[in-house]
Amino acid sequence: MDVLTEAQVGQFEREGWLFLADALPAATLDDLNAQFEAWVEESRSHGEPYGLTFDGRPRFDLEPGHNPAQPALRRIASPTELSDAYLAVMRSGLAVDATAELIGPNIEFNHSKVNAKQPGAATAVKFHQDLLFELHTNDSMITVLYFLDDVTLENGPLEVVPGSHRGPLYEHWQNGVFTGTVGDEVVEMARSEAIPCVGPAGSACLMHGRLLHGSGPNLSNRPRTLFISTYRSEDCHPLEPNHVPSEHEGDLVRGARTNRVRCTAMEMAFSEIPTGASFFDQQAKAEM
Ligand SMILES: O=C(O)CCC(=O)C(=O)O
Repeated sequence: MDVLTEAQVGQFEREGWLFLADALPAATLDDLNAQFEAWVEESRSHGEPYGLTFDGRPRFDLEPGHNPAQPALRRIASPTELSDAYLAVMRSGLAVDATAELIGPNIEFNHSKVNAKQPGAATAVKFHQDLLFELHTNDSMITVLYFLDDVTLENGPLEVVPGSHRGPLYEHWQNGVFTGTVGDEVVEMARSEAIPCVGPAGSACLMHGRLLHGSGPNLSNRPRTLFISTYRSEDCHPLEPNHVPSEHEGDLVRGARTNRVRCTAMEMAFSEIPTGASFFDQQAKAEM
């Protein structure tokens, strides 16, 4: 059953992003938030990134300056492995249906994470294109960002550059270093063209895998937490290891297996797997 209007499909094709209201039922939102609050509480007793993911890296990432009084938990890798509530949202719901409509019908799970900006934490995400972190045989990839809090202009909303998914694949290496962000001149263009993606808790934003996006620090006294789940068409196969691997990678969430591979012409540099807990350490290298 189609869940998107013709206008929504047209907007996604033209602009590479889409806002979805009421993507999470209220009870589901409460479950996700209760679990996240428990993770924040737990983080108070840690001074360094902790926990273990599939590939042996820390699962819980902390912003420099994190302390028990002002926790700055900024990333949880693969929460679907820890929580049935997160797993259920990854597997089904309005945004998964919309993803199948836009790049389906056959859809696989790619990876998931929670990105959080605690009040007063400096966490920011530099402009990048997700595909350049996870090269695939084609670009039929969608990132779904669920708003677990109200996202406002003040608390570091996602900022997207409409139409950039139809433009170049930008270099995410600078001076021989994988910085996971684009060069200064592209940042300047992105800043002038980006629009914020804001809305109440329970909404979601869908982004094309090539869309240029980033987000600023949280300047408010309210948290900004996103559950991010990424998908690919079943005939879109990875060309390099997943940066956020999990036992659920490759799970078919819609449609059927075809045993096909679709290759489209793209030229780009391989990325670099982070050695730390997340891409924040890689993006910090852009400042050096
Ligand atoms: O947390 C955000 O604002 C953006 C997240 C993002 O772009 C990412 O994790 O790739």
